[in-house]
Amino acid sequence: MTEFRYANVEREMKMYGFDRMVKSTCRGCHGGCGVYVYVKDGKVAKIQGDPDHPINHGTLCSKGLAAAEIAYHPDRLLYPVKRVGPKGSGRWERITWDEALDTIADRINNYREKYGPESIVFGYGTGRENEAVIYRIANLLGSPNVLTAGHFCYGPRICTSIITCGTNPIIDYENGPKCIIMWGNNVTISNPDCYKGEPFSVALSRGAKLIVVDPRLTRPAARADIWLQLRPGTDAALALGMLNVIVNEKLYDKEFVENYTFGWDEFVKRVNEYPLEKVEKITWVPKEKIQAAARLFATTRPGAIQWGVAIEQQINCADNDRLLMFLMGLTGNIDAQGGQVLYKTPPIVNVGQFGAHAMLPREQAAKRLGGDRFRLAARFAIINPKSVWDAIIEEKPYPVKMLFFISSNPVVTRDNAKEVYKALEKVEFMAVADFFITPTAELADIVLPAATWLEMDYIGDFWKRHGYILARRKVVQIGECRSDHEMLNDLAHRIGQGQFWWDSFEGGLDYILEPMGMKWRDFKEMDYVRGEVRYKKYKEFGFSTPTRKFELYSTTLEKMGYDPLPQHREVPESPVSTPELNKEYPYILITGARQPGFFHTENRQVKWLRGLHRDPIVQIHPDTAAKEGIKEGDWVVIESPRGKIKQRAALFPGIDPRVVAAQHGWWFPEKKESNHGWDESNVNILTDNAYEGCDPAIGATNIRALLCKIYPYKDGGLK
Ligand SMILES: Nc1nc2c(c(=O)[nH]1)N[C@H]1C(S)=C(S)[C@@H](COP(=O)(O)OP(=O)(O)OC[C@H]3O[C@@H](n4cnc5c(=O)[nH]c(N)nc54)[C@H](O)[C@@H]3O)O[C@H]1N2
Ligand SMILES: Nc1nc2c(c(=O)[nH]1)N[C@H]1C(S)=C(S)[C@@H](COP(=O)(O)OP(=O)(O)OC[C@H]3O[C@@H](n4cnc5c(=O)[nH]c(N)nc54)[C@H](O)[C@@H]3O)O[C@H]1N2
Ligand code: SF4
Ligand SMILES: [Mo]
Repeated sequence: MTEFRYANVEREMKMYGFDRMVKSTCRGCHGGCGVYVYVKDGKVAKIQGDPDHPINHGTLCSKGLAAAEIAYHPDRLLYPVKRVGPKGSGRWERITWDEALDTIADRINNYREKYGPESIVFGYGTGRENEAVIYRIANLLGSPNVLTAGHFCYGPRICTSIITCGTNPIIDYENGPKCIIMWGNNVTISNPDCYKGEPFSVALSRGAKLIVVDPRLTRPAARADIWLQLRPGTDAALALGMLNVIVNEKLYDKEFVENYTFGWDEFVKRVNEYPLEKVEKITWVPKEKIQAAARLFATTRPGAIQWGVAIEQQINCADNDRLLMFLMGLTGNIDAQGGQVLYKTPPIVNVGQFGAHAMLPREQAAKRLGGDRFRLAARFAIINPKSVWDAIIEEKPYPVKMLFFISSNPVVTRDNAKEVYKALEKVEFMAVADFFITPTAELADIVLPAATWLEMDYIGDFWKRHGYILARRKVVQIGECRSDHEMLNDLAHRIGQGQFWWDSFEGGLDYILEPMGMKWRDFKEMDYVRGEVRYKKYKEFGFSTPTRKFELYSTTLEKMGYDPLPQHREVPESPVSTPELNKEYPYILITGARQPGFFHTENRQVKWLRGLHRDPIVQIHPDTAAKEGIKEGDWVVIESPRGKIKQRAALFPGIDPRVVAAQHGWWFPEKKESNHGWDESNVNILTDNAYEGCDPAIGATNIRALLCKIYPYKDGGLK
């Protein structure tokens, strides 16, 4: 088979005159797909899926296919620049790498001296596989403040799974789950974290039952056996209702409960506080449907839950994650073949070890911003963004003087964008590393040109929990762009960390692989290495938690002073909690459902991908549109108590008339004035970041369910 594939590659090379083919791993999203990259005249000419690859089996998404268009885009930043006009003026001047890194190093050294290392905040957004190097430089500097999206994305799944069952349980698609719940997720579009859409679709084609929990009729929901169209933000109540059925109808795995769980009796009491009549009232989901879903999932094994970020961007984030794990565990699907497995990564230096968390002095860790309030977050080195903006604007509890964002566009991706903008305008010094000058980069003092995945050697997926590590090989050099790990390795030498870093980052790759007895030059000859796969390991070793059991009652949360049992908390801004506000803002707004061609704020300058989604779109029910005088395609104003934006209306009967769904991530690279229209259609102008609305343990901001009004847009309507 493989020989046949190579015959195809050779034919391709001859037919199109390609000079060479490099096998690598895409990272146009969270990454992982194996690719063949063809090169002609020193440039990437074509990208194709690797049919033998265990992650994508030859499939690619639009972003992967467009990787060369992104990398060679005329707006791409090809050398370091410094700002020469006021913030947001768009006036930049080319400088050398030495000048750029020396300036950043000088600032770091000065602020460390004057205000302490905690006054320097490093930041990244979603997983770009640079987290290990960013934490390493911050921890070795003594700064406990690395700002990520981890408070409301994936971080909570990691923290809560560590305290519940030791690690994040990943679906064993290879062994065919027979029942899948897709919960607050749409993997066929998002391919997030450890998952790709293809194995999910294959499981459905093979006859797996499907239950979808989503306020919108997504494509998978349309294919589902049961679609639970819940009120946004009420996932915990729904899960507690399903657990109520499973407990009271004794549909759970008795052997697992008796031998491997902790806190069963207390848990049963809590579950009994959520009878289905009450759950129906909270969630809008008819109780018969909840019952049917619980029975189907508990009796069709193996089963698995394809969970997503929608359950995390809520006040109930950590409890939602735990409740879904309880559903997995009590139905006997944890670490079960075809269920949800606690995979082992090959023996390497893992992200936590590489990140040098152990080297951060205790007294510095104690200064982590927001750490007193969000204690579970602090334990896992996660901070809530507002605590950084407050430290800049109000200088409390201490001043933050410098930001260094490496792969993030917080002006568009963080809640309460106006406050973010204000903080970034005020901060004394800001550096950004990116492919393009984004609305965030426009506020920086120095912008560094980052390499895309086509321009770097790296170990792909080594942060994930699916048990594989993958080889990403450098294919081309473009301009003076450098990978994040190379630039930080260089910067580390300039701030006195040389002894912990390497002459070139190849040394870092060797270090990661060292426990396997391998060097990068060996690993790059391979496509991937997979860790050992074994099921039900808890029968031998127990779970890696304080009680060695699967913790239904969390001893960790109890020690931190939180409720050890999960509960439903009402959405902070909703028809139930703020009925008066609801009169003025009659609709529930959900934000952020993913679009295939974009990755958050990325790719809007890429012609082919922008062609897939030209304008920002808000979905509304036809009855709602009629009521508000809105027609298909109209520009409409969406207004929340925080502000106003405009998007175009798409009439969609698959959404409740009381709910509207707006896209996130919008800015307009083509609008050179007005900082790329950063506030015109950016849904985070509308979202809130008040501490009281956040999950009390992990600090997740509630950006999935808020109140809004919506009406036709007229010129000047955003004033
Ligand atoms: N309202 C609302 N807001 C949301 C969400 C939502 O659902 N609704 N989702 C949230 C979630 S889950 C997340 S994770 C965040 C994501 O938030 P961010 O990660 O801040 O979002 P991105 O737009 O992906 O910003 C990444 C920037 O990094 C650049 N970049 C990409 N790869 C690299 C690289 O390898 N190196 C460097 N140096 N730069 C790179 C891109 O060009 C882009 O400008 O957004 C959040 N914001
Ligand atoms: N193409 C593309 N892929 C991406 C990204 C991207 O921007 N573009 N972003 C990446 C990132 S960082 C992440 S975190 C993942 C996220 O990817 P997923 O986890 O798949 O999440 P989303 O697509 O944001 O939302 C999934 C569904 O949640 C529903 N939803 C909204 N509110 C609620 C609610 O209150 N409860 C429930 N149960 N469902 C709700 C939405 O209607 C939507 O259909 O995608 C990653 N992959
Ligand atoms: S899913 Fe992600 S890794 Fe795969 S082709 Fe698309 S962008 Fe690349
Ligand atoms: Mo995310």
